[in-house]
Amino acid sequence: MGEGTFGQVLECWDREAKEMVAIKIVRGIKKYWDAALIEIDVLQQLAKHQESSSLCVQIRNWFDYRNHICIVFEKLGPSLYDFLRKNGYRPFPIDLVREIGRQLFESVAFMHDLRLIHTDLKPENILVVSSEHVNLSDHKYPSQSMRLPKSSAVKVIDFGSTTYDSQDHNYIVSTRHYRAPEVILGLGWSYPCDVWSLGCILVELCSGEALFQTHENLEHLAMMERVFGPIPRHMMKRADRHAEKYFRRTRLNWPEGASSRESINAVHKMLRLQNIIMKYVDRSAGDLIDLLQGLFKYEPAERLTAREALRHPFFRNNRRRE
Ligand code: 8FY
Repeated sequence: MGEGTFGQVLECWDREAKEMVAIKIVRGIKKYWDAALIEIDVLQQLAKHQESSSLCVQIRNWFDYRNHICIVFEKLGPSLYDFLRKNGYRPFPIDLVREIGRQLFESVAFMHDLRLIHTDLKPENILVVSSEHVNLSDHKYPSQSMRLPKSSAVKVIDFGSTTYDSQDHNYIVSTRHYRAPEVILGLGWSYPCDVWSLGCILVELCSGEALFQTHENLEHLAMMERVFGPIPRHMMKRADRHAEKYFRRTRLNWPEGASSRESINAVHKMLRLQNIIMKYVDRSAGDLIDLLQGLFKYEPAERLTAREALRHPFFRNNRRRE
């Protein structure tokens, strides 16, 4: 079914339960072995607290086979990234974004209640529950029809980087595009870093493409300033010694510190958040922009919590319309 740095995932037939399952076979290296045991612990913790209709992938079993940890999961459908890619990175309809978004905030709020931080939320780690799909023709792109999941039900996977909340989280987490500013600046991170990732995912589902397409910290921060406005001075001042090179006193060292003309252009081309959303969304753009402004607060303490996001008008209005 797929491969990752951890090992691979195979589609298998469970002869006792008489159903297809997904088995993650973890590489036989200590680092991955240890991570797998943590993942099993997290998965069992999650399973204890939620019913079968949960929003996090369910563990069925696990075993050690010739020094490889094998974790048996319920079988799910393709990832949101698979859908985006196969559709040529075209936007999802806003009602689907809303339905998926609501479930993502539900599952993250649930994890945060258990004091767990996922730390690697991204479209690859969100799988639709059923492989059934529909072909939809979009009035904006009449030439090609889009393939969309028939049901909006999704689940979060990959708890290999999940950690318990504590004070001293300072190492680098998240996949680049979804990484929060406090992680890049080395200010220490906690629950709000998951909320930032969800904000990036919502924008990506609306536009079809990753919001921050970058491989480099300074360029990433410069892109954030284009989209959201200047980074607060008090955060720059607290940046750790790895991050202080991105600043000249209390300003981002941009464009002086840029690595190339292309990088300056890529940053310059980025639109303000409102304009990105208005380019793709007509109905409920106002509600969505307001929600995103709460999710993308630079200061983690000011950022909406997952629970607060669920109470936002973007999710509360339009409730029974699918
Ligand atoms: C799955 C596909 C996949 C790329 C998983 C599962 C469990 C994971 C880390 C992914 C298509 N149905 C399906 N696919 N995985 N693609 C890389 C890895 N895996 C899964 C559970 N049920 C599934 N059903 C653990 N840990 C990364 C994981 C995916």
